Amino acid sequence: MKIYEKPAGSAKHEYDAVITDQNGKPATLDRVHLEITLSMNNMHHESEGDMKQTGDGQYAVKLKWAMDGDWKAAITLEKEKYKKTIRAAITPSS
Ligand SMILES: [Cu+2]
Repeated sequence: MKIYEKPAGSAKHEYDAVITDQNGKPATLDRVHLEITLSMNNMHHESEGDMKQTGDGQYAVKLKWAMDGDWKAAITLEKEKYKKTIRAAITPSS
């Protein structure tokens, strides 16, 4: 799983996830939900939304974004009765 981000306007960033199954093939899921968080000394920022499928194993969403920092991602994958949350690094793509 890889998550890329790039600015999308002044207060939003676009997140693009590439998701493969256990065989390395593009994953087709019923729901992909992305949550991003940034913890600072006196502030906690978070933003979340459902990702839309944009291609084979590719999912994207634009989220409200507050400021530069060490954001962490948690992505929840759902298919049929299965649900799994994975923590992932965020890679700048531009
Ligand atoms: Cu802050």
